[in-house]
Amino acid sequence: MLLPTLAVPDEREALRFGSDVLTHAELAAAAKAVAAQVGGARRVAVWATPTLQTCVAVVGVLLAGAAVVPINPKIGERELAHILGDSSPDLVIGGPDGVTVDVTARLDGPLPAEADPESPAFVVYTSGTTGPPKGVLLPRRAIASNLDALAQAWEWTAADTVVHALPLFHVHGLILGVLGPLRLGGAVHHIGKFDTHAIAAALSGSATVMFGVPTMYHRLAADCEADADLAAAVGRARLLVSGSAALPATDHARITKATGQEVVERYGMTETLMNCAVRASGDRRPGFVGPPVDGVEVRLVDSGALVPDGEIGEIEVRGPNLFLGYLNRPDATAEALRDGWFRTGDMAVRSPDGYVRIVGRRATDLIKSGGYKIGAGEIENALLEHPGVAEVAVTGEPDEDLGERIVAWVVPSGEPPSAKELADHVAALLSPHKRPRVVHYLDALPRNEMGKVTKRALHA
Ligand code: MLC
Ligand code: AMP
Repeated sequence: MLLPTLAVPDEREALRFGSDVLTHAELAAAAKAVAAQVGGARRVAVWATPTLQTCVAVVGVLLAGAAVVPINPKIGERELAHILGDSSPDLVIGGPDGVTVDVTARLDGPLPAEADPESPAFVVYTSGTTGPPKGVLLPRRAIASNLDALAQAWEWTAADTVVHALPLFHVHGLILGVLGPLRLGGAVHHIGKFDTHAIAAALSGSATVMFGVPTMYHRLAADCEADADLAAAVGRARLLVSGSAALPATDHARITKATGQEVVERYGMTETLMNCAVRASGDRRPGFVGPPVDGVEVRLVDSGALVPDGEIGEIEVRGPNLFLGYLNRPDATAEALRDGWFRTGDMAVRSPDGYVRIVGRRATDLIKSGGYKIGAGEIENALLEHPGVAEVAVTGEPDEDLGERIVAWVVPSGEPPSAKELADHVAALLSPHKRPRVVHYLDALPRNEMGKVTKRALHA
């Protein structure tokens, strides 16, 4: 079963969003009502606001055996049209036109029959280097096995409460941050917008574990250095876990110095869920994502050959954690999966003791900003739709807070549009987190003899 506690729910707290709380028993009864509403649907889009409604909707859809298509509640029109067109949901929950979920509904009776473990539980949209985002089909088997592997790695149990402020339309916040606690019979405390004081307050209360992206830990480090009480509260955590992007060694060290906590890193991807994790009992080496989680095989490959320890190779992954394929994209699926191994595009080095250190990415056209993966091509396409843009190239550059920030290099077609206008344009068409943070104006883009833009020359 994907969520076994729903069969034997108790009166302990399961979900907390601000002052809105549901126990496991209340969640089970409310989710059964959603499942009855969902009926025999195949796919259900859920506007993933950080609320109880979203969690009840997701659990209800999973109970009904359908797949959830989580939607960023701040999504722009072009991206929304793509996701709805590509996934063709039978039902939409939340948002401007969807049905609403009543978290106070209580339906008794038995749970619906458990769906096939190989059936998709989610279609999560993820950016590629070019074109619109691809829908990653995640089977129930991958989620169940991966959450169990993480529970093992982190000694994570029903006694834990996870606190976080992650968005609920990606793997990190939704699958690890909500389904993890629910599968284990524990609790999640979502604080809404990220705020170091709210995190610290939760950790001095019932919360034991924090999940966050490096940007959040960067902000936490600065605030803990400035406020000893805050640092002491964070110091009470059982475990601080960082993922979705590389945690800089400096931020790792700053947090340890201020709070006594050594952050545990894990490495994952929408298509694979979590591949590597530092164990709760393991050596917490800054810059390392630890060894593979139990049941997952990780190998490093260069030009088809395995590379020895200490040398750089691309990470390939095999195991029960893998996705089924990209929705409607057999070409992209075939490209990514070879003989059962998934090619991540991440470059890494392995130590003799099995610890993995990620050193970069194969594609320069993928940007990780605030833990969000963003394809340069999709932003370029959006910017080209602006009448003031004749030509454009998008790159990522280092940013202390976001890891990388999105930079647009624009050749205007007349009077240059302002940076704000271009940012608003991208936010309205795609999503706010995909907007350029910096805009440079050029007379022409640097190109090679083939006419291809040489992005490396832009930063030079
Ligand atoms: C800003 N906003 C706009 C806007 N500019 N809205 C419309 N038009 C514009 N031009 C809004 C934003 O929506 C937001 O609203 C607010 O202004 C601030 O936005 P921001 O500046 O983008 O926020 P920022 O401070 O940069 O966010 C940092 C952050 C965020 C860390 C909180 O990046 C974040 O939540 N990251 C998590 C990403 C994540 O979960 N990745 C996991 C992927 S899964 P409001 O209302 O929100 O204030 C994965 C696999 C794995 O990677 O291994 O985990
Ligand atoms: P996404 O496609 O949004 O799921 O993002 C997955 C990508 O995030 C991976 O391919 C990595 O590039 C990156 N990533 C996730 N966790 C880590 C980590 N701990 N360290 C470095 N990169 C990470």
